[in-house]
Parts: sequence; structure tokens; C-alpha cells
Amino acid sequence: ALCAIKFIFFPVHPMWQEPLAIPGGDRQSPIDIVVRKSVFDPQLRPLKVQYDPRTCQQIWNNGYSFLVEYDDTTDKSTVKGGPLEDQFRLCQFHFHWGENNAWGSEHSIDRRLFPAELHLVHWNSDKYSLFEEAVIEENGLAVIAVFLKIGKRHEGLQKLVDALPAVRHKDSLVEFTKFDPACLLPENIDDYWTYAGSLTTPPLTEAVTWIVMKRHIEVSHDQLAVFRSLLFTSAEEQVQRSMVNNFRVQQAVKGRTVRSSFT
Ligand code: SG5
Ligand code: ZN
Repeated sequence: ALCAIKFIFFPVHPMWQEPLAIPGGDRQSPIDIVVRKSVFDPQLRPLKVQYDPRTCQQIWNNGYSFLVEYDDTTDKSTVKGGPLEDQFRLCQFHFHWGENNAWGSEHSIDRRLFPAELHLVHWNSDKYSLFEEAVIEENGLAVIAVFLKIGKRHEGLQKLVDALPAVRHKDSLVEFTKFDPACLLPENIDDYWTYAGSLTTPPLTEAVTWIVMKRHIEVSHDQLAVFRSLLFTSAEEQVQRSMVNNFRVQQAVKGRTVRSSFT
């Protein structure tokens, strides 16, 4: 039933109005994580996240989501450890969400979708010198995914929610500083699933080590309502379209193993 729902909403999405070559790759994302098929890997270390709120720069509505962008010219905000051999620098985070609370996440756990999903995007600064370089390489990117559930208001998220009306339209940008992305991580970041995948938006390159957090964070319905009040469209466009259902359809697992850091 959920597949049918996605089929109805995707054709109206701007991403699909362009001729978009979807690579028929072997490690595309997102996927459904089947818990009983995931394999516990005792070698997986704890994740070491170090974020400096002073690297936060701006929020940008790119017509698909809003991106909170970080200065990635130095190793001030990084992630290492976990499944990662190298150090990865934070460049931006963004979310995917639905028009209602029944769906919106890109990944699912045993077919269960969440109302929204946070992606913290990092690139390998040990091996590459620019994001643009890392985005085409096998071990170029690491994305931490966190599911959002509806519950009590998230205090840390509220500062971001308050800034969103300024980037309602596509291509709008507003200065946004001193935001600590660590406040959006769940309490226990040591429990996660990891697998080899791709970006879920163009260029869809198979460069991503996905780290999907087991624990979710809670946000209020009102906070998510502000996400849904954003627009896919620019101020000049005649017909305005709400920014909702900005997720990619799920992709085949194709023999990949999803490893877990916990039993
Ligand atoms: C890449 O993938 C894209 C992001 C996109 C994420 O990081 O960046 C580029 O291709 C720049 C060369 O798009 C932009 O930054 C716009 C230029 O983020 C989005 O489009 C927001 C959803 C998507 O990564 S993901 O796989 O974590 N969803
Ligand atoms: Zn994403």
C-alpha cells in the first residue's frame, strides 16, 4: 500500500519533471533495513562526533529540502570511528519529510516509515580536499541518518524552526550561526546500522557509507508543520507547491549486508 502511495506522489515531484538518469547501480539508497537480516559486527567501534557550532553558516532552500550549511574548509566539525577508517568533515545537514505523519523518511526499519529523517552529510577530508571530489569516490562520503518521531517539542530544533520562514521559497538563503548539530543526535549514538549506499538525490553517486541511528529523536507536530510550510517553488512561480514528500523511492538491497553495532 505504501508503494502505491509513493507512486502517486512522486510523479508530481520536481525532481521527476526533469530527465533524470537513475543509475542502475548495485548500491543505491535508500533501503528498507530488515532487522533480522542485519549482521552484528563486534568490530564496529563507537562513533566519534565532534562538532563546532561556530562552523555553522547559513540555511538555504535548494528547492528540494532546506540545507543547513557548515564551513568545511578545516577539520573543526568531524565524524570518525564507527565503520569509518578516515575522518569525515560535516558540510551540511537537511531533512526529508512527508505531507503527513504516516511517511516521510527515506529509510525504513522492517518496512516501518517515520514522519521525517535527518541527514548529516560529511566528506572524507583524509583522502580528498573538496566535497566535489569526494562526491564521486567510493569512500568519499559518510551520512548519519536519524529518524524523527512525533512527540514532545524538540528544544534544540526550535532555533532552526524559527529561522525557516525566512527561507520559504526555493533559492532563498539566510544567515544562520552557532547551531550545534549534535543537539539533533539521539541519546545513544553507539547503536546504529551501517551499509554501503548512494546519495538519494542527484548525482546519486555510490559514494556513501550510511550510518543509520537505532534511536529516534522526538519533535512536535507543530515543528514538523513548519517544515511542511516551506515551498518547492521560487517566489516568481505562479503555482506554489508545498515542500512535502521530498524522499526518494526505496532501492533494491542487491546482496548488500547491513551491519549493526549492537545485538
Ligand atoms: C549531495 O547530496 C548534494 C546535495 C544533496 C545531498 O550532498 O550536493 C551536491 O550534489 C553538490 C555538488 O545537494 C546540494 O547540496 C545542492 C547543490 O542534498 C539535497 O539535495 C538536500 C536533500 C543529498 O544527500 S543525501 O543522500 O544525504 N539525501
Ligand atoms: Zn538526504
